[in-house]
Amino acid sequence: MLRTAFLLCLCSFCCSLSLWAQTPPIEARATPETRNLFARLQALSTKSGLFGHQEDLAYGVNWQYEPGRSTGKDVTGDYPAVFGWDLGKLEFGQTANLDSVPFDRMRAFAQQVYAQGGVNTFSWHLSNPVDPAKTSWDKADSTLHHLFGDRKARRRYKSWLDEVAVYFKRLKGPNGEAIPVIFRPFHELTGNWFWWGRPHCTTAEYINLWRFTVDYLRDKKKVPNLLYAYSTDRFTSRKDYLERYPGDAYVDIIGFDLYHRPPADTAKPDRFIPEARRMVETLQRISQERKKVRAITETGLGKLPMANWWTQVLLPVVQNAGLSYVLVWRNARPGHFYALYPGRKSAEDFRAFYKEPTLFFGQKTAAEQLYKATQPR
Ligand code: BMA
Repeated sequence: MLRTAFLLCLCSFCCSLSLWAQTPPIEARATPETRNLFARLQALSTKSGLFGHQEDLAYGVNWQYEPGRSTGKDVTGDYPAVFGWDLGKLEFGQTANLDSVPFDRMRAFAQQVYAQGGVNTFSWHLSNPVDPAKTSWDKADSTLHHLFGDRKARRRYKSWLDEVAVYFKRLKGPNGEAIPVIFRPFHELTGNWFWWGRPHCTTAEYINLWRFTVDYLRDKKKVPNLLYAYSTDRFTSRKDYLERYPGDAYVDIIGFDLYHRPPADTAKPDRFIPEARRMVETLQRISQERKKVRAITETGLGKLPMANWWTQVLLPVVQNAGLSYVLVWRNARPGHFYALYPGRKSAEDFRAFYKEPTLFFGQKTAAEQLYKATQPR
């Protein structure tokens, strides 16, 4: 039923989207592979979205660093299409990120993803450049005020961006080409838990941080392989979403993070599906007007206690939404996971979700050849 409705809808949706498809990335000197990826993400979103998982190749609930292994593959036999990584602690020149994934291994995983035709996205849980002893989660007010007023802090932040630039530039494919990545800094900005969150800086300060970062990486360091993703947490309206939007010249992909947290009191209504749909529809309108690609950049239901979460909760949110991708968060340990693993009760449901024609996992994505020039269809 749902599927028929979607297919009928797809045609008009497809046509309207094809009018704005194929806009270039904000980096005019982006590599051909990066431009192709962006164009292909735009085109693909008319069919539906890629499925992604954070740090999927590095570890799962009960394993780590087993060559070829993947949580997604353990359950469906196929890899996810999008792979999330995090650069937190790279700013200090450390060898492993904040979740202990060595940066060298991360580079090799990103190369594996590229070789198998998937997509890499990087977030950055960076520490506080004004007081580096503080993590992303230290809710320090006025960090941004000081960052741009204090020369020492500003110099430190630039040195952190230097590390990021070198890391991205060293992600190389088999022919020496830079591997395209989606870079998603300063995420969940509408929340209050990071030092760059809404209560801790002004709108102008946040926008300044974003533009400074993009200008530095793009124009000064000439990193040619990035697509920049702006991603909020929960928002109430279009105006709310755009309040800190840095501008069309600074963003390629727009998205949001939203987790499913059912109310502890089961008598209370669970608002996740309607809320996520409302947010997706707002994103849809904004992305069509501004010619941006859209995505659900993080989601998930912690510990997956619902047997049919994939087809009955996530699918209705992402279906017919023109999203380029949806990514569920990491499988860290038995008490902290968002993608299931074999033996969990929603495994059967995940396999049904995998079979949805509108979703793209590894094999279908590889067939799309995202890094090649768009073929007329
Ligand atoms: C959070 C949790 C943390 C982790 C952080 C960065 O949501 O998963 O355990 O350190 O993301 O990956």
